[in-house]
Formats: sequence, C-alpha cells, structure tokens
Amino acid sequence: MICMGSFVDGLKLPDDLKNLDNKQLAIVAAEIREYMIQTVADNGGHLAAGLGVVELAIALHSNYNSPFDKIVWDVGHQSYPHKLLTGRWKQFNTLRQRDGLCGFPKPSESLHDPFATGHSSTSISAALGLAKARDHLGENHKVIAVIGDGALTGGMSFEALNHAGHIKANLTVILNDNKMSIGSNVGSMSAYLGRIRSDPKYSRLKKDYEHFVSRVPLIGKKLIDSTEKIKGGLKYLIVPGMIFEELGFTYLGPVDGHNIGSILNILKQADKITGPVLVHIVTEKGKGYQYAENAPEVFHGIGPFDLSNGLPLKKKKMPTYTDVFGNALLGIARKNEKVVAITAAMTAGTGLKKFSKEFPDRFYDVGIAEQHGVTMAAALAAGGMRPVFAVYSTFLQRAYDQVLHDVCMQNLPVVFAVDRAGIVGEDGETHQGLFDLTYLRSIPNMTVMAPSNEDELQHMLFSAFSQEEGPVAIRYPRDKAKGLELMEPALIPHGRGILLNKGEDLLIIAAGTVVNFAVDVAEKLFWQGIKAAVINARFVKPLDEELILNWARKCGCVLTVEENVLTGGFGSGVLELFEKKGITIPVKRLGVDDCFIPHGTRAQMLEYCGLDTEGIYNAALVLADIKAVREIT
Ligand SMILES: Cc1ncc(C[n+]2csc(CCOP(=O)(O)OP(=O)(O)O)c2C)c(N)n1
Repeated sequence: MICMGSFVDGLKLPDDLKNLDNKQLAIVAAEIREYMIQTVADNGGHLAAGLGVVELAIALHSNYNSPFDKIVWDVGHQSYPHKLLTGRWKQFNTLRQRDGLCGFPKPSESLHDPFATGHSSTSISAALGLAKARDHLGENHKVIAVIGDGALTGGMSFEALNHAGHIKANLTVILNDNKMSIGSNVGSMSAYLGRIRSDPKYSRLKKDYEHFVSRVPLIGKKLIDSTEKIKGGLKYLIVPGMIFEELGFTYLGPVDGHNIGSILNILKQADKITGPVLVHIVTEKGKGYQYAENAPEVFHGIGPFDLSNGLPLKKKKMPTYTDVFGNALLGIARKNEKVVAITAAMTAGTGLKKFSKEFPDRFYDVGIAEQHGVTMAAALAAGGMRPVFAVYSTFLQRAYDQVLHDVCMQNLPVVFAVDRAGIVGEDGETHQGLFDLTYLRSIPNMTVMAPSNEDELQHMLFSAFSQEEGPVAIRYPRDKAKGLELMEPALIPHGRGILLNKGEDLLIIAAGTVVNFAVDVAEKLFWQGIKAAVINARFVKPLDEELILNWARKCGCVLTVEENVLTGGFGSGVLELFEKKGITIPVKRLGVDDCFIPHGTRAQMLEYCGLDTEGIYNAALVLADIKAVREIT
C-alpha cells in the first residue's frame, strides 16, 4: 500500500497549513505531487489538471477554513490535491476503484466537497447558490469557485457571471488559466485571456495608472476607488480583465499560480473586497511531471502508466468503438464533402483527431458548449450540410432541449455519434451514459441505433448518412471493440433488427453490445434444456415490430436487455409495443434500476447491475420458470 508523504504525515490537514512557512508549503506540494503521480500511474485517472493546481489548493486551504468556507471545483477532475489536503490522504490510493475514492468531488464522500461536480461550467452557479443560501441564513462563510479557462467556454459559466455580477453577490471566482481545455482551448475568450497573460503592457499600464493617480493629492486614492465603478473611459483601455469588470466583478491578477506566496497575497486582497471578485491565476497543466508537462492532453485523463517513462502499461491491442467510429467517419467524409463534424472540446475522446487533421475546414471544436454545438449542427443541416455531432452520452444530456427543439422538431438530418453510452467505469456516476436511450427515444422523429459490434457500428454510420433523412443517434460504449474484420460499409434497413438464434422457450431481445452476452446466455441455457431465441434489436427506435412480435408470440415470454436505465428505455419500448398489440406474455426487463451507478471497472459495474452473462442467465432462468408455472396453472 503506497501512502507516501513523510512531512505531511506529521500534519493535521488542512488546518496545519496555516502554520507553515512557504518553504514548508513547498514540501507539502512536492509530497502531494509525488503521491498523485504514483496513484494515477497505478489506477489511471486525471493527472495533468490536478498537477497544475497543487499550489492553488494549498493556498486555498491555507487561506480559508474548509469545510466552513466552501470551495467548489469546476468539473472536479483537478480536485485530487484538494482531496489529499482534506482528510483523504490515507484512502487516496483507492482512487477510482470500486468502493474507493471518487475521481470527482462528492459531498457524500467528504464535508469538504460542498457540491458535486463532474460536468463542466457549473461551479460559478453552484458558488452563487451557496453564497445566497449563506446570506439567507445569516451565515458568514466564504464561497469560492475554481474554474478553468476551458470550463469558461461553457455558456453556463457566463450565465452565472452575468447573474452574480448583477446581484453583487459576495463570492470569489478563481480562474485557473492554463491555456488548455483537454486539448488546446478554443475561442475568443481564450485569446483574450492569452493577451492578458502574455502582454506585459497590461500589467505595466495598470501599475503606472495606479501609481500616477495615487500621486494626485487628495483625490488620487478616491480616483482609484471610483475607477472601479467607472465603465468605459481610461480604465477600459488599461485594466486587464475588463470584460469581467463589465460583468460586475472586481478583477485581480493575473498572478503566477505556482507561487504560493503570490496566490495567498491575492486571495487576501480578494477577501477585502465586497461583491464578486475574479482572481486570475496562471498555471501550467501537468506541472511537476515532465511527461505530463510535455503532453498535457495525453495526461488529462490516462490509464495506468509507467512512472519512469510516462508510457501506458496496457498496450492497445484492440481498437475501441471510438476508433472505429473515427475511421468509419473519415471514409464517409472522403466521399461526401457535405459531411462536417462537431465536437464540444472532446476531439480526441470522441475519435475526431484524424478528421480534424484531414478536414480542418469541415471540423468544429465549439468549446465546452454542447448546447451551441447541437443547434449549430441543426442549422448546418438546415443549410444543406450533413453534420455529425460526436459527443459523450453524459454530456449530450446538457443539450436535450436543443436536440428536441432545434433538431428533431425540424426533422433535420443531424447524426449524433453518442460515445461512452452505458456503463463508463472508473469515472463513475457523473459520467455514466445510462440515460440516452430514454431521453432520445422519447423525442419524435429521432431514430436510435445501438450496434452490437464494431462492424455494425460502421454500417450504422454509413446508413445514417446514406439512407436516413431525419435525426439519427448511434450509441456505443466506452470499450474495446471485438476485433472483427470490418466489411465494406453497407446499408442496414431502417428499423430492422436481426434474429441471431432460434428458440421457442424464451425470447431475449438485446440492444447494443449486451447482445453478445445474450448470445452466450442462449448457449448456456441450451445446455439446461432451454431453447432461447435471441434478437439483436439494432434499432431502439423504431423497433422492428414484426420481428419482435413474431418471436415473442412463438416463445411466450420475453427478456429485454439494455445498458440504460429501465425507466423509459429500450425495454419500456418493447412493453409499449406489447401494450399496443395486446400481448400479455411475461416480460422481464434487464437494465439499470432507478439509481445512480458509482465508479468501478466497466466489468465490475456491469456485474453490479446484473448486466453481465451471469446476471442475464439468472434472469432468464427465473423468467423461464415463471412461464413454466403459468403454463401449468
Ligand atoms: C459538459 C461537459 N463537457 C465536457 C466535459 C469533458 N471535460 C472534462 S475536463 C474538460 C476540459 C476542462 O478544461 P479546463 O476547465 O481548462 O480545465 P483543465 O483541465 O485545463 O485544468 C472537458 C472538456 C465535461 N466534464 N463536461
């Protein structure tokens, strides 16, 4: 068991930080880095972002009194140093493992996590809510949001800045500017921050201005103070961060985010100011681990790796579904120049890296802006293009209304490549893709497909572009593909499933890669004398009614299997079909209960949900028994 940190061992954290000098704080920083790097090398996780905020986390916990004061980390992937400083040192090596520490802030894990995060750009809204609750209740703690420059590209953060400035809320927003989202950051705001960061003129002018006016007798100090309130004018030209000032915030910075003393000074300054304050700190993603500094995108989120050279421990033998999607899309885009691809800050994660290189003019990274991305896709389609929005299932949730109102209501041919659908594994409950079948199949005009293997995935993508005329979603998991040889892309007829196994005792209908488990289960059942038919649904919407009804009638009982919540999912669709057709045979639906699924490996959590071969087999046996009893009585 690794639990390094010999200096830290003798401390009571976070309180003792207040008694340490800068040199000792630097030792704490070094021990945090060492432990974080070792743990992520063992368990995998988000490394580069956390390494960049070690000094910030120390300064925050030295300056404030958590959990009395509330610190909200945006996204929360960078919260490891915070976790280490707030009573979780001993358990830290269980990070992201089943029953171990979560990779994101989680109030049920610690009082020091006042608000759960995982999805981007929520921290300022959360901090504002906490600050206003404090004011309503007559309490007096501080509230601090830490948000990255990437998360600042998300619209919600602007909505919150706009509101917090308007109501002059007392809160501090720390803008952690490392120039990076997962990859390079995009957009005008990022460029603006870059100008503040890199142009010494800004800082010099600010200092010169303050120096100049402070020397004007009597009115100088007043002038500086009142300039805070003057919009436009001289200050507009010379004060960095004016955009934040215009939104009602006092802007402080930029300061070096790896200098604990400087951060402490600016936090103390911020604490004296009434109303919302934005503190701009500049950090380096991956700081302190050479390989992460050199390749922050690779070390944003990484599997277990070799500490000595930063290389992954598990060599990639099999392509992932993401890889197959990326390659298949390239093939389609080469033949159809109307195909354009959109990502919301997930170019690599969604498999669009190659596309972005080969077709830079047909590729849009919109920033962490799923809502904008979807509406833009809708309009690209309205204007005659064939857009694909590649997105993780969990992040598409944010753009539900845009999918419904802008894409589906106009029946526009947007392809949604819904990656990380189903159980995602170690990232846990904020990242599970367990709702998309429900939220997509409930929208009129939407076609929803789920491939059972990578070959089917590329046929579905091909069909989506060549045959479908309205919106299409293809959902696939965060997993290695099966290693099949890929055939020439071919059309999958709209709404047609496929019978994989004949049988007369029980019908298993599965959607997605769980189809493979269903086939194994049918074989196991066969040796128990139960003949199970298996249908690969392929389409979750529209269902292949004829095929399903035909075999359901033959078998007399049905087991549905899906990697989605049961509420309103694929199995619900089958039940709705049976209700419509007056079929009253026993049906058992397997999927995820009405709860949030925590972290663990994908295999562990599939088992936990009863969605592995064993779980499906047991459910099939119970169902076969029910049918047998029914037949006797
Ligand atoms: C709504 C949403 N979309 C996408 C993501 C995936 N994501 C996690 S961190 C991240 C980049 C965040 O960049 P930044 O805020 O600058 O933090 P850094 O990692 O650079 O410290 C992205 C896109 C997410 N968590 N939430």
